[in-house]
Amino acid sequence: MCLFCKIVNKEIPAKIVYEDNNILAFEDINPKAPVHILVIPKKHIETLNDINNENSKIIGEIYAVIANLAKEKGISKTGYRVVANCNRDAGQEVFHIHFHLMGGRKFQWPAG
Ligand code: DGP
Repeated sequence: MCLFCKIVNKEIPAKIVYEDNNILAFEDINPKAPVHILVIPKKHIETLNDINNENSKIIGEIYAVIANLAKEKGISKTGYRVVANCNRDAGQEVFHIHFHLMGGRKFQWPAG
């Protein structure tokens, strides 16, 4: 079972900030910004390449959770970044699709 599936199953602890039937959000273990939350579908999907017409509804739901969390964390007005790394060149380390919600500081563009 993958690392994030273990977090979903509560076999590995995490600082959970949101949970519903389909989605889990928890603090990144190695934060790169004052707010750094990972938002994931509970269902195991490896990468963005695996999104299709059958499972894409969850992506909209994830973005709705992200918008709510950004408001809760007080970063919706100042701004924030959402990142989904896909495969080797983007630096994906955990192969269970996840969206990084990062805020509380200014970001560079283009991203490194
Ligand atoms: P990525 O490079 O996009 O695959 O990012 C994976 C992120 O997952 C990285 O920012 C660190 C985080 N991470 C890795 N292991 C754990 C863990 O056990 N717990 C938590 N909360 N985060 C983790």
